[in-house]
Amino acid sequence: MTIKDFAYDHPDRDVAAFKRAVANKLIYAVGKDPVAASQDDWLNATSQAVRDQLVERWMMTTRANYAQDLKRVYYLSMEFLIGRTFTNALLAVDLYDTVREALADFGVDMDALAEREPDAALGNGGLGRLAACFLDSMATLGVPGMGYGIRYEYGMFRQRIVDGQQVETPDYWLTRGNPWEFQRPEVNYRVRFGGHVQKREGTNAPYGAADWVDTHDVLAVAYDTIIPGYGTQATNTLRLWSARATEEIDLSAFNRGNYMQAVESKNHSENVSRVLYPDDSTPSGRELRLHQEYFFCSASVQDLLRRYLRNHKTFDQLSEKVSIHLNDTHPVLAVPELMRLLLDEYGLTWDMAWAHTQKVFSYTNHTLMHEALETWPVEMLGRILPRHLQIIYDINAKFLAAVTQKVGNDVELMRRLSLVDEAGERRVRMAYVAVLASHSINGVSGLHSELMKQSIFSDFAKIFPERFNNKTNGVTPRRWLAQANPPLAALLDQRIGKGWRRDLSQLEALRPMAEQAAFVRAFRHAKRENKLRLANWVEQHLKIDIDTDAMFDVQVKRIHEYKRQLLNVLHVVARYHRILDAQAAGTPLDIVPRVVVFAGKAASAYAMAKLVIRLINDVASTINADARVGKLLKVVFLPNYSVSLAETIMPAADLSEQISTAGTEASGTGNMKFALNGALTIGTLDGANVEMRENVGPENIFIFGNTTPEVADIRARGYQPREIYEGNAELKRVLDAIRDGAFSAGEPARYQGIYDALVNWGDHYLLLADYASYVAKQAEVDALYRDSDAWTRMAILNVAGMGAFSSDRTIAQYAHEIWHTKPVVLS
Ligand code: 26Q
Repeated sequence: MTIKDFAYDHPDRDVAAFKRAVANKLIYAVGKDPVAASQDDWLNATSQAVRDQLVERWMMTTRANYAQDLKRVYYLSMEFLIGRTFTNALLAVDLYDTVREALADFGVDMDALAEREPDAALGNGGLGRLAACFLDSMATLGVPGMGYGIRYEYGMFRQRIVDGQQVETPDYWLTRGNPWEFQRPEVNYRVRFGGHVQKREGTNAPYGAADWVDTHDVLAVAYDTIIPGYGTQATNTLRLWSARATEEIDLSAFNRGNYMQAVESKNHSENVSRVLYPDDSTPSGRELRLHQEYFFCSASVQDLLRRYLRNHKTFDQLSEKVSIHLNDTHPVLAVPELMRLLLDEYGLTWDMAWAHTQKVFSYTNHTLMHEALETWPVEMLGRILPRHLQIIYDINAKFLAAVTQKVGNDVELMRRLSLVDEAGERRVRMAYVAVLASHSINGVSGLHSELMKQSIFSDFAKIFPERFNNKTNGVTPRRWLAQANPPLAALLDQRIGKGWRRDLSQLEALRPMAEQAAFVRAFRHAKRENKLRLANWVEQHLKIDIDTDAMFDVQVKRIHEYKRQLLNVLHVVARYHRILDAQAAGTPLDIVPRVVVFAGKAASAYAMAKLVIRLINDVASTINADARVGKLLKVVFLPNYSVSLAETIMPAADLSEQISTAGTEASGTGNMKFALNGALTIGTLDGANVEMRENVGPENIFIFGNTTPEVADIRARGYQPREIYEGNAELKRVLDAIRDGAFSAGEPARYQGIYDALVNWGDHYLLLADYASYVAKQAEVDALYRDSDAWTRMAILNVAGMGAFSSDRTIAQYAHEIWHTKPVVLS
């Protein structure tokens, strides 16, 4: 049978048809009487009806990919921070207004439904959200690709603030089911753990095939989600793996009458996909994490090889048809897994297998911070993945031998290049495995990519200079402008047309409009609407009244010392003191009213980050309760930062805080989202801020602080924060207030540790070294804000300059320069 003879109902797209579709879903799929249906039932039924609109294009794209035998990109990532899907899907199929109308006819408010959808929070932060933006752009550009990851049952923890402190609660996002996924029980792979390795008869080890035996196995079961492209019929697939026990229950245990033990071992297997690890920045060798990493790598590589072998008899064309991209080192076990499969299961020679591997893999690095680089204890790897450890040793031996051939025996160089760190407990350096196995290694901003070659990979960059390159991050304009910011999107559509959604460089056309009074007014009006929306959220959730005329000064991102939320807090307290002083002196104070907004999660084990959250909340309660301050200063910490909350925050910001110590933030992507939504940036010359400055013009961004070489210089000379503290009366007063309990009256010593970290313990992130320059720059920000036309003009020029930061540009570069893929052609 061909698809042409196969009769099924093509979903229609008019309001009446859509009403019928939703009604049918509610009755036949959800099984609810409309008189009894809850909001969630309506959301479920509507989501399923919307999903139907995606299925045909999905099948058409898949068929075209096969027919054209196109090269596919497999994007391996432990994290996909998708957020909500409902509105995104509606915009992709261009049914936003239709569905709104259809639901209104049922007396159902679409916005209220959309707000009920839980976020798919299968990621920590930037790296996970980048993967989600990349999927969107790959589909939009027709790059044949697939995301592979883990279907965590518990995503990023939910954050509550109790008495000013972060409390984590589990995020069971699947409670009400997930209408967007297709379970594929028939797509499953056995993933093996433990056991031991036997030499295979007749092979001449080392480097020969081996048998891995006596393993205990877990099944990986596929769940597929359609990723629609925008303004195209092309779609892609996100395939997430869920762990199942290989046997429903362990029968031998059951037969012995130990029913509970049997169920327990089933649970144990299925724990592998239970929970997302929060970025703990000190990757402790936790075994479950290693199990997770291997679990999804093995399933993904088995799956992609099976797909390849459906069309090909040998592996000769593997690298012409397959690209595997490693999103940081988390999926690096895919390297020894591909080697193992080629050697042990398919009988290739080592040299053939390694040649294929090197042509297939590419790797993106997202951090230079030493403590964040993944290493696994040799002991643990050998116990859980004995065959893979062997393969890693063999890769290492071959590599070091080749280097020795070239440069002679240099013990010190060998020690530095080795995949195994021999200092202390022996550990495998996963980033080095990625570098050796990949034909392309990229950083995520110009600065980061340079520093990567000079620091963590300096030895490798000398040996393989051609492998290293930069791909500056980007964000998808569909979610981060069209969806998040309807007022601005409507204004743009009216003035420059709708094409920016697929070609963000069209924002350039805004440049002359910065000089048109009517446009400036309209732009400001859109910003105001967004500020009102956020103010309503704050009023509803925090019962804090904020003034939309005040400058919304926003820092939202993971809480980390290097991101320096504390520097922001110091400035807030300084402003507080200025207000109090003026009050006390009875002098009129000419200060720009600000609402300083923070949001972000701290890893549960990161004590300093949690203390920072507490300080922000303590400072907020003190200031917000101080009648002397009134509207001049408000501080709010928005709990449970998420993709969907970001969609409300970014469009409402006037000022975007991107203030990491130069050389520490690989790129940042929030910086781009803010500027795209018409916020001005105050930031250091770090990550992608550098390129933002180039694109919007140095006169349109507030840059302060020490540069990367200056930071290195200060550290080399011996940083003396106490001198800075002693020499700056305003700063000293701020730090003393924090130290002495001005914001923690019930426990005056609560923040002694923060004071000590900044003043006495040689703070690695040099907060005080940048303090004066930061505060001076904030004064310039204030001055500009007073001139509302000048401010808005500058904001418009920022939007106009953001064309380069579309993830479409980034993905086009990956496709061109790394993956060498061609877009699918849909007839
Ligand atoms: C590692 C081991 C064990 C447990 C957790 C982890 C782990 C998880 C997540 C380590 C790191 C992450 C996330 C890193 C991340 O989000 N990095 C950010 O990536 C962005 C996209 O490139 C950049 O813009 C940011 O600068 C970078 O911080």
